[in-house]
Amino acid sequence: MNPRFESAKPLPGAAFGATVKLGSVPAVARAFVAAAEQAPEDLPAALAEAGGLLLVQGLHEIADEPELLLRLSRVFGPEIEDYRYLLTGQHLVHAMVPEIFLVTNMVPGARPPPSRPEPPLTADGKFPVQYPHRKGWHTDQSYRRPPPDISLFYAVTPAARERGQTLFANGQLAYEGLPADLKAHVEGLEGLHAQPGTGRGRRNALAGETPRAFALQERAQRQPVVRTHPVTGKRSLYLCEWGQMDWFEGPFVGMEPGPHGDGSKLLDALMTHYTRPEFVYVHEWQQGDLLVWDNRCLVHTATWYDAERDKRLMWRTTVRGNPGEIYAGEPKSWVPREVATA
Ligand SMILES: O=C(O)CCC(=O)C(=O)O
Ligand SMILES: [Fe+2]
Repeated sequence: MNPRFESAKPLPGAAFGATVKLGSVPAVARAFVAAAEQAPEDLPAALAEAGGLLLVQGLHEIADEPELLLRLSRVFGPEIEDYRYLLTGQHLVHAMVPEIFLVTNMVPGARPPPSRPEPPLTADGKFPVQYPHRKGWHTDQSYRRPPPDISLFYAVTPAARERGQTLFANGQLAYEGLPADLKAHVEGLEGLHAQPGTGRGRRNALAGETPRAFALQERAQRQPVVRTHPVTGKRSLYLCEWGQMDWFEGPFVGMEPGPHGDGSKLLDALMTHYTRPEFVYVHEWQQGDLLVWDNRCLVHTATWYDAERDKRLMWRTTVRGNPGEIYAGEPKSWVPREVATA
């Protein structure tokens, strides 16, 4: 790593991740981005070494110069999602930089925060992180093949402290820590991932709904439950839960489907293990924070905040281009023209 970047591992309270700063230069976003561009291998290498999660703080200038986020994203891979072409509601896309997706409770992209875990604390009074008490765990866009590599998430206006955190669980540690019987069970297994909000979630299945037919480019996608990282060669669990698996034909290919089947029992066991507190990092956001996470080896989830009192505006970009050999040469599953001609 370029000596100008300094990294401190792991993130506080976690077994993975790193904080990165530009040594000797005060936290100035413009200088940070320029240094990253001058040594384009350094930050991706730091990300891989940190197990897939980097924190950079004090990047306040990005809020006024959103192109800086785009430039920094390009350091992490060749292709940045352009949300104009992703069947994404355009109210969720930044007006000037269409590669920025808005995660916010403010107009125009307003969406409510996730609901509070029930009960709000664990039996021993702690902030709940583990599934199924904590839900919403996912890896970005796993309902697409090839799935994206990396997300960058920037706090323009974070929620008040101790609310609106983002939680991360490390799929590599979770895979290594799997009991032998579960490890054998997941070998060669595939999950069936579906886009949230398209009617194929666990809630829809439990309510006895009949799912609508999917257009070609919306179809649920198979993904390996154990994914080999194309940069580090390490194996990770690659899974989502209630909202981002197909609960009508899945969650697993070749297992009894639906929310009462054997597949459901296995998924609950795997996600409970995946999100054990020792595999989790809780990020308390401050204005100007940037997190870079690797979707190939981590899952994450948003948490509740008080939508009446808190204003929250976060910007996300998504980087793709190195999903690993198993996706080599595949057309993009979500682009109608590419799927039709495949
Ligand atoms: O709002 C958050 O904390 C996380 C949002 C999220 O999952 C994402 O933008 O990919
Ligand atoms: Fe996400």
